[in-house]
Amino acid sequence: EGGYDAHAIQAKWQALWAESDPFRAGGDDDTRPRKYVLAMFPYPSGDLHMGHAENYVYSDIVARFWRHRGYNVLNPIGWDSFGLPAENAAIKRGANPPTWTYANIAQQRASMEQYGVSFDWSRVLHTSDPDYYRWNQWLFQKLYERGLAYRKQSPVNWCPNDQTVLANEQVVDGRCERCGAEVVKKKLTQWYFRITDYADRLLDDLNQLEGFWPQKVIQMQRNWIGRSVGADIRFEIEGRAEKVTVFSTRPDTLHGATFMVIAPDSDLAAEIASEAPADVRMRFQAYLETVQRTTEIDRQSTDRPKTGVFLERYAINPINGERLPIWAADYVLADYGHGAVMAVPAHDQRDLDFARAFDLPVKVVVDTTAPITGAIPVIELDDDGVPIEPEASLDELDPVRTGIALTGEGRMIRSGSLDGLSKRNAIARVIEELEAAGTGHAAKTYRLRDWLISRQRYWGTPIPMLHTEDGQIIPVPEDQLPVTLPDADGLDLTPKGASPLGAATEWVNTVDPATGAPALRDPDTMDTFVDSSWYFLRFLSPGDTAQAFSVEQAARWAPVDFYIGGVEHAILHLLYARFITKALYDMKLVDFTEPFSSLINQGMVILGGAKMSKSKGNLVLFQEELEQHGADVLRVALAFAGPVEDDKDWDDVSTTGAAKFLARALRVARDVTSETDVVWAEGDAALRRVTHRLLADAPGLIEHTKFNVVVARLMELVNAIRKVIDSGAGAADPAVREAAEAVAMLLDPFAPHVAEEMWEILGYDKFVGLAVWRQPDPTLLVEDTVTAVVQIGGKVRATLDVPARITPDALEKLARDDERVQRAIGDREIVRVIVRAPKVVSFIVR
Ligand code: ANZ
Repeated sequence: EGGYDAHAIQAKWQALWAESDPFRAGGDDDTRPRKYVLAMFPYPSGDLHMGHAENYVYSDIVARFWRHRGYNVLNPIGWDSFGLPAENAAIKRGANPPTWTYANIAQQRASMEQYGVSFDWSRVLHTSDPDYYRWNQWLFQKLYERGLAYRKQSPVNWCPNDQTVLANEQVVDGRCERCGAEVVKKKLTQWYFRITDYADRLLDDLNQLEGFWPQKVIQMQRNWIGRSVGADIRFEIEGRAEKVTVFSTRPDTLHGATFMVIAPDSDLAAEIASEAPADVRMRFQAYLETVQRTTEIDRQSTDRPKTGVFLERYAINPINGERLPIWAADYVLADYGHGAVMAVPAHDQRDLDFARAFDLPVKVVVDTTAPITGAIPVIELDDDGVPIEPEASLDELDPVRTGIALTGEGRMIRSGSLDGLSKRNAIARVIEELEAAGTGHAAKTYRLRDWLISRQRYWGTPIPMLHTEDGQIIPVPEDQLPVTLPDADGLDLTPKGASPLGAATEWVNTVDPATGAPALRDPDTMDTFVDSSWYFLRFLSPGDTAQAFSVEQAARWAPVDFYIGGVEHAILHLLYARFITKALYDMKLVDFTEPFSSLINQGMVILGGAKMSKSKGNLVLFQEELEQHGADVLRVALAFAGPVEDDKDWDDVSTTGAAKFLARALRVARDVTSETDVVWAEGDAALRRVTHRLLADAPGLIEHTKFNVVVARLMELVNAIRKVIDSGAGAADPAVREAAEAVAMLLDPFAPHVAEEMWEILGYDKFVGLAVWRQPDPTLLVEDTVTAVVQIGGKVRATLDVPARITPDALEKLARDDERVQRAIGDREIVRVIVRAPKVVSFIVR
């Protein structure tokens, strides 16, 4: 394609790389500074597609770039090879999961090798290898020792299709993120990681990542953790010894509470209903059944009519002793805050909707028409200068009539000691009063839930715990790890709601190592997000049989300097990896608290405007494209297709353009006739300036991931070389050799095979992939200047020496600031300015 034999060149250089392994990271004695570059590792659930091709060319550009800057670069790859996709596919095809998985890995690896990615293949890992997942088991036990892994019974997300539980993060809009089935709640005893202990740190440390991670990802994580600040307030319940705690972000409105609402599916509701008269109990029971069929999304939706049941019991407002009727209603969620709220219908929209639906009292306690402390009332004027009517009076804003809750700021009224205070001061004051009375305190609540890690599936890391006959749960001793998976042959892997491992009788029946008494293995496997939460550390000492990762190597290489992958991992993987990093920090195993110093989300490769997917049958397969175009063409075409973060439509990606460009670059190298020791300074000055400007700009552009701009500039440079070859001093001009060498070096991150070929043609016998880029000559970077004239009223009054590439705005400013110009204008008025950068500025005056 395009006049050069891509496949021959590619095969030649790949063989040479395979022979001498030039991209292996330097060892401990390597004195160069280090960079750790990482692309998110793939699932081996099928063939790689163009989205992978995009991901790996970007990470490879960065890895190769840092080598050219003189760094010792680590750029490893592995496979996230446990998990449902592989298992489901294996079930469908009747193959066993490991056979299927490792065949796919081999196929994917072959594509990556053909793509010329400069991975350090000596560090490859597969999370489904026992010598990897053994350390998942170690991690689990470390967390268990610290109280960060625990078992509890609670309502969990259950995917009826995959027949397994899901973490909260794996439920998207009420559906299984993998198969799309509607998720239901089921009460089960499961293993959890206590990520909520780290909620504040996970939130606060996001500030360190500002500017280094995509803003969107930072915001998604903030929302996911969802910290709310307010107070816990304890209410007495008539006829019940224990008080009920509610969480409120608006404790200032406590005097406005007129009823209490509890989640119908909470233990408290069940208890109170069980003590209610028979008719109430029946109504509650019927209501609960409908609620259990309602999704969380629907329950939180604001435009659904409010429903609920009065439980015929009362709570006592701790601040004023008022009796508040207790209702069960589904807009209150069982697992947020304490599953109960004080309802303040005047100032909360959901509570108001409910109060209006059931005719409950509404008490306004914030005068939102009153100016708040320190604010000076401003009389606003409309477009005609007529004062806008002052705000409506409080009567006109009556929430019962308008249906609109008063959620704005104002001054407290009907609130005893709080009267007259602003929201902020009232919150502080009421918390003081509650604390003094022992009925409340300042509190925070999070949306984040503990991470449910048990899965009822085969293809994952066995949970390394034993259940003894007397009901104890004990860790498998460390010297008996790994607990390896039993052979899948003979096991029925079809999802049945319980782990298939439970049916592996020989495997599951074992003994308590302390007593020799019979014990059962835990039959569940770990969420595969455990595997990927620390894999970046395993790359630092792969094959280590004594530890999960080397603490010394982690101190040397980690955290990851540049991490790149799809935005679909904005929450799950990145949140878990951040959590595990912090836990390892607390164990003093790493000396940093954030795993990924900078993060890039590449856009998606789409096709004909639509997302590619296997089910739509519109996947563009990486291997097929590789065979058709060769690696360098794909690499350049993708890098040139647009900004890294943008989606790229494969229909619009020009492989033809890329092929032509690479052929031109090669031809330029072949045309060079000067020797390697030529004196560059004697070359064509204009061409030298283009070369050196690119040598100067390329590093900054690549650091800012402006890969497409660098490719465009390389195309310009190749064209400029061609022009000099075809005219002037021709191919013998030293500037032509200098420029061709610069092209080979700067092209390497994008098209490494063509770059190596050029370098060899130009007479060098070492890999260009290891060449340190040349420094630009500063004298060649001085911008060309031109003379601009400044006219005032049509007469030339001044001339200015300005850069040839000056912007019109900058030129106008220079002219206005010039003393001669100011003198010539005097006290005349400038009515118009005409700027023709870089030559003319003309002031029309009167
Ligand atoms: C009284 C109040 C008055 C409230 C007011 C708000 C406004 P965020 O910001 O999302 O954290 N709430 C507490 N627990 C709840 C639960 N389990 N299910 C549904 N709602 C719950 O929301 C906190 C507010 O949501 C809390 O503050 C509580 O209502 C409600 F003018 O308390 B508020």
